[in-house]
Amino acid sequence: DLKRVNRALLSVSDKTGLIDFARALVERGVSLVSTGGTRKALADAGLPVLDVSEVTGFPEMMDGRVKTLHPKVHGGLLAVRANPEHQAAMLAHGIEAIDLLVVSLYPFEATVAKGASYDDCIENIDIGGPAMIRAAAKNHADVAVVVEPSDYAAVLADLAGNDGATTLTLRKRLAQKAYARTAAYDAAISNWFAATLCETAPAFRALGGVLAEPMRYGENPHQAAAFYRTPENRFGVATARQLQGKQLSYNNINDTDAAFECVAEFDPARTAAVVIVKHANPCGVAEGETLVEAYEKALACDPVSAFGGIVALNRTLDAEAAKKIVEIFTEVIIAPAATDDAAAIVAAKKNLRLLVTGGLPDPRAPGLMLRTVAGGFLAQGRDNAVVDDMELKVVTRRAPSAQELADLTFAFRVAKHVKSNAIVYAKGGATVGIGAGQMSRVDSSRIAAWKAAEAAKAAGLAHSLAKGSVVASDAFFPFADGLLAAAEAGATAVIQPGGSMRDDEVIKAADEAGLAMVFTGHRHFRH
Ligand code: 93A
Repeated sequence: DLKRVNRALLSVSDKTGLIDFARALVERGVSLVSTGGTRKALADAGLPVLDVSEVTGFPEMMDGRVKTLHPKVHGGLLAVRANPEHQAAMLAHGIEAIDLLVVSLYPFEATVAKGASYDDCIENIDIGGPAMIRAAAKNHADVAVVVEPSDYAAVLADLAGNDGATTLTLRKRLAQKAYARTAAYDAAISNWFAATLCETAPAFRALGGVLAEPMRYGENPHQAAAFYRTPENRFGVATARQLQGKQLSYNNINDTDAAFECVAEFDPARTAAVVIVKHANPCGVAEGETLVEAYEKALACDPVSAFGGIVALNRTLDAEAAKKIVEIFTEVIIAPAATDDAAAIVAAKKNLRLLVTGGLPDPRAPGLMLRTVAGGFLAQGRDNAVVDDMELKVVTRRAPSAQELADLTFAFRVAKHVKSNAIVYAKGGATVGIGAGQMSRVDSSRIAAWKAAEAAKAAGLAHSLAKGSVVASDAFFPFADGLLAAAEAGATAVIQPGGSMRDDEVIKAADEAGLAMVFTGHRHFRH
């Protein structure tokens, strides 16, 4: 199984360690053949080397596209040494055996990663290199193939231990690596093509995104879509590890992002928190001593909408919470981490995706948010305002109680993640009614109150969950009507940015209704 190395062909784009390796080969009496740039590097180092064009009898041509693609090279790599017919063919055509092939491919992946032009990327598709690698690996019975400098040492060790020969064990291992390399190389090329073909390719170019995966479709089946990762390295859905479950869809990714960004508002050192999202809006958010407690409170807000939802957690998913979550149909669970027990419980639901992120995004971090408009796009900074940093101003005669204040900040924290017009009723660290995305704030108020009443009915309670709650509004109440609707529903305290022309009128109405109201001075529109 030992094969002597008499002749090596070296053709490397990555010239790391090349000279030392080649010198050690020469010292072992190996003769070297090489392509243009590699040959020059070797000759400059004073090493004896034959140019591949002297072997093929053809010049390197067409900008180097054709340099090693020749029977004198491929015959030398593929000939079975023990086969008399192969030997005869070699003799008849003047083909000399190549016992060691050293290739590192054109840096296609690196060329793409640096944002090179289409033509540059195409020119960096290596053809001759993979052809030689695959040939040599096929013929590993006789030939050793090296595809990265980190294997030079192993080859030299093998030669040193076997009097200038390689062992079959090493050649097989190298052949396996060789095919892994060409497979990964072709996959990278195919992915790049997919990205350029996709209708979303302009986004890829404009934003320097790296294709994470081409998707089957977008928000609807007739829309093309792809998922890109940007160089920005934040904890979130784009950098998460999927431990199990089906491939995520476009809508799943969008909803999971909404859920995780919202749950990240809750400091895990202070409280456990759970957010359930449907159609990019929270339909239940709660804090608790434990995740399972928070989950049950979040679920109680709107158990009907939670069906098929996304569940985001701010702490390591534990077995108790996992057990509870899998009781109803859920699309995705995302958490900073998951215990082995929890992962095993989720594993019983084959389609359910479990994503772990390794951490929570910082709600105060800056960032770039983009949205297209016909013929252009809008860019804005991330909404990184956090209610804890805001100066809350009590504007009513009555100041909120400590419990009301805790619920008010909770509700405003959630309202930031609800589509405008956002109205959030909360009580005891849990949402009890959420009104999202309405064109009128009063309608959002009414919907939130109605949801709170429905949830109470479903739970068999005598009165609406909104009774004794607090309410948050993402933007100011332009008139007193929205506020009065909230009071009617049973809210006792209000948090809103303030700043309406009619603030006085609204404050007066609040006082008359016995409400406590605080202004944050910050608006949380989310359209
Ligand atoms: O353009 S190619 O696909 N055509 C070839 O025939 C060929 N043979 C080797 N690229 C080819 N190579 C590649 O050239 C090798 O895979 C290696 O990456 C590179 C080394 O070229 P040089 O020695 O000129 O730096």
